[in-house]
Amino acid sequence: MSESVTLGYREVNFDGLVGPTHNYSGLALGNVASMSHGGLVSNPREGALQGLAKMKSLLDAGFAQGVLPPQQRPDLGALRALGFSGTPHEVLTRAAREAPQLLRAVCSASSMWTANAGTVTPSVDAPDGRTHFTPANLQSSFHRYLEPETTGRVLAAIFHDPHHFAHHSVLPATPAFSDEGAANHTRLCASHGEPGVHLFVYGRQAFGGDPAHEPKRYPARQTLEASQAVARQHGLSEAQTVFAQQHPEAIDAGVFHNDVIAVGNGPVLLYHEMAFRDEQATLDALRTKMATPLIPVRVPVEAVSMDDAVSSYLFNSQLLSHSDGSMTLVVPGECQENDAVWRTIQDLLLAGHNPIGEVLVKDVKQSMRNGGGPACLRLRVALSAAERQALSGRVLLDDALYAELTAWVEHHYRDRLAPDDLADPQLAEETLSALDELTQILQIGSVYPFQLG
Ligand code: SUG
Repeated sequence: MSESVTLGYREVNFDGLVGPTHNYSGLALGNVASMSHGGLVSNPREGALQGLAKMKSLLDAGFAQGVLPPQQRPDLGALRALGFSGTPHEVLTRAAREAPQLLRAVCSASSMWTANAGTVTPSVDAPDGRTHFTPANLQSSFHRYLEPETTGRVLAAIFHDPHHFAHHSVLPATPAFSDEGAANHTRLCASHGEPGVHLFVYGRQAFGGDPAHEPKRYPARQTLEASQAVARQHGLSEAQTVFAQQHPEAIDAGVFHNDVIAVGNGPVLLYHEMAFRDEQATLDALRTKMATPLIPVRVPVEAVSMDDAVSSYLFNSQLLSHSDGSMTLVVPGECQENDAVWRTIQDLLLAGHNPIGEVLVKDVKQSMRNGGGPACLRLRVALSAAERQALSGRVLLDDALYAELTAWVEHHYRDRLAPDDLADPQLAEETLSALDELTQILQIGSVYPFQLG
């Protein structure tokens, strides 16, 4: 038996719970779904239940599933830092009147997309044998720039044991080190417990890059320099890393993260032909460094157009391994509604050259309308049996936790939230009492600003 098998590595997908202030504010430039749905009425309760139902399906299918809590919103501290003062009521009322766009930003439930929470290197790849974490600075947008501080606290609370887990500081929150976390990072390996090669995909080179190779319409949210810094923090060597540029035309078509156009798992890389600026060089570099044969699964533009890729989120699916090496593709419902995409998925299942044997369709529409598919909602952490044992809190989903979280959502969440409702001081109070109760359910101690005083 190989050492990795005896160490019992498994990938745990930590999904972000959809927060009580989930709303549609059109905040994310370059994210077509967010830009086109701004102003719609959201249903936070339905969003949270859809997320929990996805987690439960994966648990029932035999996968290890974790949960990460939402963040404290509205972020009144952020409004105070911007000059709004007085009681919470006064701060909210004045912000709603004078700067409604700021109020919407500090209410965003965007921490649900935990693929952007940070980058993770499993212990099997790190020189010190610990799992490494760097929260992403998310400096590209104001509403997401508010996340990393609490994200760091939550990760440190759950992955607390310093014998097993190492936490790094957020990269400088400045355009040169723009970092969006695991959404632009894919680990390729024979199986989760075997050494892996880390594919970091960036949109722009900050120092000395050629502007001709940058997107023209929408921002590139990840820089090469940020990816290199994270790899350095985690102790990854040149032999373990590949840095590839995203295709600038893909970013301009609405592919704001690499996980909107490619997904990898084990030795499989499922990608659209427009994913990388230099497709061949990217595959060659992976093949040279990987200890196991790469299984590239390429989807050409004739099969799925860029528009269909972006609207269906085919590539924002989760690709998950069963113990026999076969894989399940977890796709959003939108894939089933698109003929070309659904046909492509059927072809993938029938093709003999890849281990994808099953497709699971999940309805995460509340999140999808903001540009967040199944893969956005989860942070992958490959953990050995000892590391899973060393987790703090009650964050691994089982039937009892699922039932408690469902009841918690049903008790605390509204089923309707229009942008104008965000100024309601009652919403802020409801959210605090919900989150206070949640930290008790998850047993993670005090992680929110209102709990820390
Ligand atoms: O950063 N949407 C998120 C979606 C993130 C998806 N994550 C991954 N692809 N991994 C974003 O663009 C929209 C919020 C609003 O418009 O209200 C938003 O932030």
